[in-house]
Amino acid sequence: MNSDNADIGLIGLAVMGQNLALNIADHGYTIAVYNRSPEKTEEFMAHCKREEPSCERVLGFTDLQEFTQAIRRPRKIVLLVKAGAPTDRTIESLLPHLEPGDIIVDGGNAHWLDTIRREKELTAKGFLFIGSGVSGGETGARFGPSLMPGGSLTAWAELEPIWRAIAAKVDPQSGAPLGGAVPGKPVEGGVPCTAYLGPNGAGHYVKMVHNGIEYIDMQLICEAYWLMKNLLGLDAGAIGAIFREWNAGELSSYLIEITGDILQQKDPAGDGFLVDQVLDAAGQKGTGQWTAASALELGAPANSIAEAVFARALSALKEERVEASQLLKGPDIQPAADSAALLDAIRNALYCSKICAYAQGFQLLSEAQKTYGWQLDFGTIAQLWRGGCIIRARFLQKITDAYARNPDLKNLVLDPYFKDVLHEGQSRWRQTVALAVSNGVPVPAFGSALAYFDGYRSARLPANLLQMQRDYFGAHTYERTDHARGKFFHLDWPAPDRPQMEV
Ligand code: NBP
Repeated sequence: MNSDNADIGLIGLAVMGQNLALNIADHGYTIAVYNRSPEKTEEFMAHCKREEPSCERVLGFTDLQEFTQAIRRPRKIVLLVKAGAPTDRTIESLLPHLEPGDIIVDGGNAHWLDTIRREKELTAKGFLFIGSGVSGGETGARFGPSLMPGGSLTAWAELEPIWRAIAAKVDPQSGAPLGGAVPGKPVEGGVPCTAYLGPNGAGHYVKMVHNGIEYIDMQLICEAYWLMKNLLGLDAGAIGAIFREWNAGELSSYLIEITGDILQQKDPAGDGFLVDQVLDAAGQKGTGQWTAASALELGAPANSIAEAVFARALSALKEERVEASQLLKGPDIQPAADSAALLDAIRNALYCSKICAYAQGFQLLSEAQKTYGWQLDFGTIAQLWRGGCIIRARFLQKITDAYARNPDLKNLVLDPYFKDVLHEGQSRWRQTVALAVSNGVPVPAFGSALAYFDGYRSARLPANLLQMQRDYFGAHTYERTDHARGKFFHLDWPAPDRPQMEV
């Protein structure tokens, strides 16, 4: 093997690494690949030679030293290995083969605090580090993911041409994703769904919030499906057709599109629709939990994102729920009288809730940037979620437009477009939630998004009483409305004219 002739290297040949490597090769770059278990490299190279038009630009290695020697200096090496300790082990094994100035790009789903730590440690040793979120699963990695890099700006200057080449592309005018890539023939033109997001963990944090939003987006769609099934008595095929119809309007998105397909899928093992045979216990890999935990820690009101995580947790208690269903009674479901009106109301509830869920995600990003010293560009973030990733959606362009109109926008719901949608749609959104509640159909995502909206638009909330309770039992003090913020008062409780409670 000639040394020094690969433009970039990649470690980790599971599903993401294989596909990203082929995407890079499709764009004319020579890539060296390596995997801890050598047989995976051999299998991948055999497949590559058989089926991939760009395989002449993929160089497979089973020896780490030979792999690193094959990469042009400063080396750029992408890691697509399991997040957590495996990423640290991979970096440790790699360092003895690198030289100062070489660049490591972690494309895994790393926790942003790990990325901050790794960037610090590697910088101290003279290496450059980028933590880049990669979204879009297998197909995205192969034909254009959304790429969310953060870290060293010097390293970004080296990586940028490759990242821009392989990222998903959107139409510069409409923001619509450009599709149609096939192996060996990538999409030409368009705006790439990648941009430098900030130092150290900024990219991985943005990717994590993307995943948190993905959780709530999915939960909202599930609740719309569940209402149509329970209140309208529609079968999965009919609901699938409705989602397909909705996909032509403002809800147009990858998740609505695949939901239409999924619901219309017949059961390959019997009669009826597959969805009716699938166990209702959701799994999770952790990025939704990380988002909710970060929101709690930063005091950012991302209640719907947290609800989406809890909804999965509740679903996972399948056996307990089956038992409880025999013991706990709710109201009998009253079928809806006007199905067309209810469908319209559910569609409104879905869109309004989605707007509030994204508002929460961006509010969380806004809190995080203060804590971690980043300067995130929210319009750009919405733009790079327009293509390649799981939450890609037409309405993300509206978010980009909103931040273009007002870069200092405090909350998405205050933008004129979103404000109008919420004003126009809120009565049907409320009807939907009220109907769900009165029929005993759980809608934690719809309900929590509405509570967020109502809480955010309230000049007064009952936290005055809460502050007094805190002062009563813990002398935590309170502020007064007739004094400037920041002046704290305490009352010697209990009031003298009230008998002391015996405990
Ligand atoms: P996995 O997350 O399943 O990881 C498998 C890879 O990690 C294999 O190459 C494996 O090598 C390697 N690895 C492990 Br496990 N332990 C290692 C160690 N101690 N040292 C070196 N290598 C080790 O692969 P994936 O699903 O392709 O995902 C790759 C990354 O991308 C992950 O961080 C994931 O969270 C992220 N991601 C995945 C998706 C998706 O849709 N799957 C989407 C977006 C991001 P081996 O072959 O020797 O065991």
